Amino acid sequence: MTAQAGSPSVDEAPPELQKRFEDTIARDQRIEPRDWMPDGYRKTLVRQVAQHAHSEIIGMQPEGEWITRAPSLRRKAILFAKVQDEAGHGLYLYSAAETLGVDRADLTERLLEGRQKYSSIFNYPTRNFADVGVIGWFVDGAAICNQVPLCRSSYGPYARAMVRICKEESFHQRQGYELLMTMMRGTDAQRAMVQDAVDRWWWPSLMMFGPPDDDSPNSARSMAWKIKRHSNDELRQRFVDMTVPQAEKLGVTLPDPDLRWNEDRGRYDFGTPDWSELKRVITGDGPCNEERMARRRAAHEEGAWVREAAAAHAAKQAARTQNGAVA
Ligand code: BYC
Repeated sequence: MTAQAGSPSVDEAPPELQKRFEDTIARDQRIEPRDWMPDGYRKTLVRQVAQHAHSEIIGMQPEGEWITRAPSLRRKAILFAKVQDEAGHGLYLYSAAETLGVDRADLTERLLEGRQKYSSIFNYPTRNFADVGVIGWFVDGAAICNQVPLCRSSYGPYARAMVRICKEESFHQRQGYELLMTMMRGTDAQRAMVQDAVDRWWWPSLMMFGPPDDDSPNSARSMAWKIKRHSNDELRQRFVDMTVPQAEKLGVTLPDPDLRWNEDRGRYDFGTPDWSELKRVITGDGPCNEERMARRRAAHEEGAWVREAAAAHAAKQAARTQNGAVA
């Protein structure tokens, strides 16, 4: 990524532009697409926002698999709405990325060629319907902890996209928890399904927040630029503190023998996730990486005719407008 046309690189940027950028960040105001910004700031945002957009789109797959198998019409309608929301989140985020001067088609290409990432969490399988509830509770709960602070991110279009996304994530989390509450009031077999899903999704959910702070190469710079507002470990801790009382209320056990309230810190202590597993999953060797990417690639190819039709329609409209006809 280079600086936008007309936007000089840091070395050659007039000092007043650099100062204005730094002052805007210091005053907690927003950087907008028209403003000068350092190349590194732009690159970091493209990386994070694109990765976030890819995650939303690939994140439709694990739950999407259950739409045809949902146990009732009500559950089917709820799940349909949730998965559709995720497509919408991906679209808001690709639009936010495009304000940085990149093209959505190019970002998709980078994902398909393995040059950009998506969240590790979507490389785990959904084995039973309780997984749908646990994804809502844990994965959307983790998303809320991570994304609410992003509503105050220093880049305007990203922050504004996050406001709407967070409202919808809130509904997603509640639907997951409500589904689990219902299953916990059901049969022993249903309760066992919930506990099994909790056991499988707990540690991968903690890994969603990224590597520990002392192994997070991007955090310091992103926090100085106020793209990220809190460190990975701080957000992970908030998620644990929020989730433990919910687990107690639900009647499930979180699979961590080291989990306990620490009176001095006023927070929960918890065990260490298997960071080698996160590394493996991020580098393509998780349980479902191949399957997820194959599905994403197939969807892209199957959708070629839609993109061509949309482009042809847009060209026709543009030609009509140019000829002075009413569109
Ligand atoms: N998975 O220096 P670090 C959702 C990468 S969608 C994969 O700490 P950073 C939902 C990281 O990119 C959830 N990769 O990085 C959707 C970096 O590699 P690169 C998606 C990960 O950026 C559907 C390297 O590891 N949420 O909620 O400062 C249904 C070093 O990490 C992961 C977002 O995208 C990971 N878990 O912090 C339901 C939120 N963790 O890029 C729900 C926005 C780290 O240098 N993103 N990496 O090659 C963020 O907040 C930050 O980008 C992260 C990582 C906290 C994820």
